[in-house]
Amino acid sequence: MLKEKIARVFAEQFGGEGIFYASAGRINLIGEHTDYNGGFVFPGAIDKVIMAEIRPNGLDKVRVRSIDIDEYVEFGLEEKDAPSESWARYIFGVCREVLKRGGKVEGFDAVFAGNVPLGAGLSSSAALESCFAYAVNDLFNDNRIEKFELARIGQSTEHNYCGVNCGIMDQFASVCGKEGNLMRLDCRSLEYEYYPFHPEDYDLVLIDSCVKHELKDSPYNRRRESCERVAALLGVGTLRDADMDMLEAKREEMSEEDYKRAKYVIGEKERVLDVCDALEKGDYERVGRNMYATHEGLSKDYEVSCEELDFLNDVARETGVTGSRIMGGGFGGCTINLVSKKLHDDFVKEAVDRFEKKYGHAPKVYDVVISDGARRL
Ligand code: GAF
Repeated sequence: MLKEKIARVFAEQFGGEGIFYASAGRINLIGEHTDYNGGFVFPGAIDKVIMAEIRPNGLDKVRVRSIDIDEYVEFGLEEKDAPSESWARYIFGVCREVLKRGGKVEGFDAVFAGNVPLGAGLSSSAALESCFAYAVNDLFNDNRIEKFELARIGQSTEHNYCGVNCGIMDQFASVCGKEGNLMRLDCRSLEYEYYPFHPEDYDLVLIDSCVKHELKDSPYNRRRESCERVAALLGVGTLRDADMDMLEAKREEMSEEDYKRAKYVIGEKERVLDVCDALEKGDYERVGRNMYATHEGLSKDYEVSCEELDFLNDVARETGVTGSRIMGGGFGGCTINLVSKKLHDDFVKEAVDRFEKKYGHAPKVYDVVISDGARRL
């Protein structure tokens, strides 16, 4: 459906056909706000994508239509040509970052659309960056740029063109995701492993509070600054190399706020490792306990939750859900829930009914399907 819609608009806008590419949104089982601290993350790509039809145009400019935003933008490929539309800056940034790395980008025409919900913490922006990074690599660089570098191109786009000082998790998951697999990425060594994820008795369910989050204007960058301040004070490169004893020893020399941020990050590093161990043993109850602990830390110490997300977490706990927590950067978006199959329908009903009663609108519910990352269709 998405493909047909894009093909129709491409034909109307530019005539003829191009090549289709897609890249995915992501979930993250555990390991939040650890990527820019050199820690571990545990994401996977999902079956919600940004899809684009693209064709080189022989000009020195990019002409692109966003179906969902219903806008058309043209821009050149030099630094001075940066568009002002925020969605177009993701595409411009990807082109610029490829060029800065010595890659090749020529003019192209593109139409894109997606079904990754915007502002829900599912990384629609990483999906957009990864889709175009993959396409530019395929169309103009004979796929010489390695996949991990494509993820870095997306991350640099966020830093240099979109004002978000993010880590590598979202772009990595969007580019490298594999059907049926989560991935454990060590954000210090950048080594990663695929973990087949097919729990027989559990589902992953996302409940979207519909509180819109936009990392650009959120205190996301300030969280990162706190972590960097503490790491510098402890004399380590990143908080990955710190432990609770080191933190306690210097507690008096930092603000209470910075202390709480670092405490969360150090605890989260341990939780991801514990979850890996639990998954290897098939102990989903232990996975779930860690998820609740993460939520607690993100809410009380890292302070990136909001009332609606805390409410959804309470409902999950009260309904007997195995694990539940805020997912992604926070400040809105979704909770991710590990739910036993027999509880699935009751939980969803309970969450929707109680949320609607309290906030006057129903949350959205997405069942997670772990899928492939960036690809040519
Ligand atoms: C956002 C960022 F983009 C990621 O890099 C990561 O820090 C995440 O928040 C929190 O884990 O999605």
